[in-house]
Amino acid sequence: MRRRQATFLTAVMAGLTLLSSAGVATAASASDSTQEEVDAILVEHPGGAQTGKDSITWSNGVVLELDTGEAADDACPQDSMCLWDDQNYTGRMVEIPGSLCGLGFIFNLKDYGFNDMASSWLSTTRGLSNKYGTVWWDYDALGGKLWQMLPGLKAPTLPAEFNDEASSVTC
Ligand SMILES: [Ca+2]
Repeated sequence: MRRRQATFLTAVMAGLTLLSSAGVATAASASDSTQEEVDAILVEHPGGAQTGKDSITWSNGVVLELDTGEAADDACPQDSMCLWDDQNYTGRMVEIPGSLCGLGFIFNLKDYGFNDMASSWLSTTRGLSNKYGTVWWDYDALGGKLWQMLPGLKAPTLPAEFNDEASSVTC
């Protein structure tokens, strides 16, 4: 009798635990669209890890911020090349650390959920020749150069023919 009662209680408690954890998970995902966006990007663009409420860092050091909500100079770290989805340094931002320049890397923006999106940019790199960024029409630094991101320079808008066209970056 005592044993049966204990088993029944254990089953009830397990049921309660399941119910409460399912309820929490549903509430969190329904109320947090930022997290849903982060999750979707992580699924579509493997190799990244969430490193903040709305930021993802890939294994090579490239960072995607969904919405910094900061002025360009605050959002883009020192010695980096940053590209934003919207004009005037707003919206989704990709940040390529200057420490990755000069190593022969090609940064395909599709790998970070950012293909054909760039509408403004800022370079906070220092004046070393190997930290001049080049932005390309196509993946793998093909299709011709769109523009160059020179150290310390920035562009709040792009000419219409260059807007939402960037597909890869070298530096
Ligand atoms: Ca855009």
